[in-house]
Amino acid sequence: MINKRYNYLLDVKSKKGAGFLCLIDPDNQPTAESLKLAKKCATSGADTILVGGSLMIKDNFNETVSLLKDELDIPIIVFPGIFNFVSPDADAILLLSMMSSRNPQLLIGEQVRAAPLIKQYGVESIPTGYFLVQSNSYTSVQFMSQSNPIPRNKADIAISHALAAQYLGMKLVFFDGGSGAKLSVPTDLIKSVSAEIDIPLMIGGGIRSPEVAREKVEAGADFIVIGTAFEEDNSNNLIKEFAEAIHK
Ligand code: 1GP
Repeated sequence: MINKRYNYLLDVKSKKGAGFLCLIDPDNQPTAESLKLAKKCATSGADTILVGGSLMIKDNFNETVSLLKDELDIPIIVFPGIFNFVSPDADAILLLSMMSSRNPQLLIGEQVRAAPLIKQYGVESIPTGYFLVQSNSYTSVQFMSQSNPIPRNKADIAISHALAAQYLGMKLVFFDGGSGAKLSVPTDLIKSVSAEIDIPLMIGGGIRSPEVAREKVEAGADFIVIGTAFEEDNSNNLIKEFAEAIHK
């Protein structure tokens, strides 16, 4: 049970070159629509469904996780945005420390709140160093966390943060422009960071085309997260194109 989903992700990476994760934000559509979208993602090549968002203002988070878990064969992993909320039915949680922030609540406070629930529910925890990257947009995650993103052109800052995550024992580094970001995490930054770290690198935020997703993988991203693009166009064809671009 320990590390089961983390090992699954590593396996996906080693067999397919990179992993394709679809993000469902239960705030953005009714639960039935979330299920429809998640099913399309699963049948069109996604390796995992992430469920989460920055606000969670609707009371349908657990219901959504539970429904997706019942209906889909791929793992359902909680991606809590900033506030670490836990669902008893999730396969795992990306237990985030928002390491680009200097806000103790996001560095350790939220984890302390979540830890007893993780134990009680027996949910697998995937310790994740989370970094907001400048994206030319004031995203919900930036507003809610009130933290400075990593500058786009400062590879040394990005590398130092990612290495700190690695040496603190994080199993994953997540560089995120934020949901709906105008600009995705710079390809050069991905290249610089991936060359220096030994743990997997997840990239998300503002990736709107399969070509851009592929570019990120070629630069060294191990996992790609797509959310907004499928809220805008959830045709099976587009999702399949993303899957092919990320996996090839
Ligand atoms: C947001 O990385 C995720 O935290 C996904 O971003 O919605 O822009 O695809 P998008």
